[in-house]
Amino acid sequence: MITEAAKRIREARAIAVLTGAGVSAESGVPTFRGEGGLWRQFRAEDLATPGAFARDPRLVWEWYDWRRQKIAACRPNPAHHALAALESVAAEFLLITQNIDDLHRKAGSRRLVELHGNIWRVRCTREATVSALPDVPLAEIPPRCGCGALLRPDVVWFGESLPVDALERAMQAAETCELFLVVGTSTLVQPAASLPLVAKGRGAVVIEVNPDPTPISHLVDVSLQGKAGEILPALLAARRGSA
Ligand code: BJW
Repeated sequence: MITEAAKRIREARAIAVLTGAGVSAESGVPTFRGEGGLWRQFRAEDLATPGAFARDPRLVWEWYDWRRQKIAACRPNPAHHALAALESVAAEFLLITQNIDDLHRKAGSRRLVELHGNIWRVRCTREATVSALPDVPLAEIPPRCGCGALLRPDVVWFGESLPVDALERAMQAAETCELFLVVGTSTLVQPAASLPLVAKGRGAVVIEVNPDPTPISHLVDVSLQGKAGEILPALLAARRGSA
């Protein structure tokens, strides 16, 4: 299976990759669903919706602070590094991530689209201006913008639209790629979950890397069952070997 997938990757001129929380699991970042997932411990409606922030902005901010502390202690793993290496050898390439942890960038990925934002940025709730996370004294959370309005994490909550530019770039890559790699996502959250199906519909080869089956596993061309941090480096090595 790895050899077959490596051959397909080598033959493809244009590659798009969609990653989810599973790609950062081996770095120690919690996933959302499944054992140990954030949504097993917390209710998404209480923490990751615009309504939750309107009701209790301090609670939501504290939850993101707690997650920032966890993420700050995490480093990119071999899966992040393998994807950065793939970018450097592919003619056309786009890495589309649902993750907000910045680990792909830390691993060196540059042709990167963040569909659900970035936990290290904030956005003004009135002006929508985006800036780096400020250093905030505990007594003053959530912090405020210069205009006086509350700042919020620059992430996409349930019921919110994705950043238009990011979604357009992702959709264009899905429509035009020859190979679409889906790594570490449950493919349950829209519209990201539709991207591999769009690629498949346009004739791309779709390869999935996940330890567990997902709703799209039966539709993909090659399903590689296992951890991204083990499978992706092996795939890259096999790609080099298949020259
Ligand atoms: C490993 C591994 C290892 C483990 N190696 N793998 C159409 C139909 C139905 C519903 C909707 C629809 N369109 C929109 C909706 C509503 C909603 C939605 O999709 N709901 C579904 C849950 C039903 N979507 C939205 O609201 C989106 N907005 C939108 O579409 O706007 C227009 C609109 C609005 C309303 C109605 C209609 C249209 C916005 C979605 C925003 C998602 N936000 C979050 C939080 C981000 C900020 C934060 O982090 O706090 O994004 S939720 C959470 O889920 C996070 C993730 O990016 C996202 C996806 O999760 P992911 O990455 O797949 O993680 P897991 O945990 O689910 O899976 C991990 C996988 O890894 C598993 O498969 C493991 O097996 C695997 N794994 N270890 C490889 N070592």
